[in-house]
Amino acid sequence: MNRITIALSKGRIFSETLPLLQAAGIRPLEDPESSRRLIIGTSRPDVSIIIVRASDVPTYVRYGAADLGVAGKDVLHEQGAEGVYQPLDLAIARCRMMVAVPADFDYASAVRQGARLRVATKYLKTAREHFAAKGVHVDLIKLYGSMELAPLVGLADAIVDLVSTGSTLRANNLIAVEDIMPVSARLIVNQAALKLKGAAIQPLIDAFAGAVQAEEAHAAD
Ligand code: PRT
Ligand code: MG
Repeated sequence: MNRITIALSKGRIFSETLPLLQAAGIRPLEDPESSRRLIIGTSRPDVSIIIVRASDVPTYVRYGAADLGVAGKDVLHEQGAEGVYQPLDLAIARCRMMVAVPADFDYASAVRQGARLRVATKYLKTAREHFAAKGVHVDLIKLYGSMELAPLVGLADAIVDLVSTGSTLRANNLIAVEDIMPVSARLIVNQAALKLKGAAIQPLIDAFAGAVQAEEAHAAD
């Protein structure tokens, strides 16, 4: 029997992947929010789930420590997706990658004047590409979280971060001034595993694809 390992992160990726797993007949035997276990069994004896940081999912899949994983496009774009196959946009954990500034900062005129902007972000590559394409000069400051704080305490003029409801921006008196890209979670698959264990993996991909399509049809009416 081929054993299949799926890498997921806790929180929104795990909870929004649950219905897709269910469509493939997979039910986790534990809840990662309450369990400290990092390897979780499922209702299918051949399938287990490993719980890793969101930004570590591509690493586990690239090296084959997991056969499949679910990772945000933000993470995949930032790290590159070498060695992993991306068969499916799961259309979950949706948000937008945006540039945001304090509500009283005149971003457009700073850009027009060719000012050099300090931008705090955890997405250095994405931010560098975005501003280079626009011809905006930036000094990038790498942060690991809570980017919204940086402009409030004078660490940066602007941030590049994910926005979903917009309430974090509003709560911190920031406004989005540029939309970099839409983000959703993707299914990623180790290329060698797909060749060696395709008979076990392909039906999972198909079940996920069916569930995504059913959800989209449901959302359309
Ligand atoms: O939290 P941790 O440091 O462990 O890692 P992580 O933040 O990368 O993981 P997690 O679970 O928070 O996010 C996993 C994935 O969910 C991300 O890689 C995205 O692809 C996706 N996603 C979707 C989001 C959001 N929506 C989102 N809103 N990830 C983060 N946010 C944050 C955002 O950074 C901002 O601070 O939520 C805040 C804004 O939310 P709103 O609703 O106030 O706009
Ligand atoms: Mg987070």
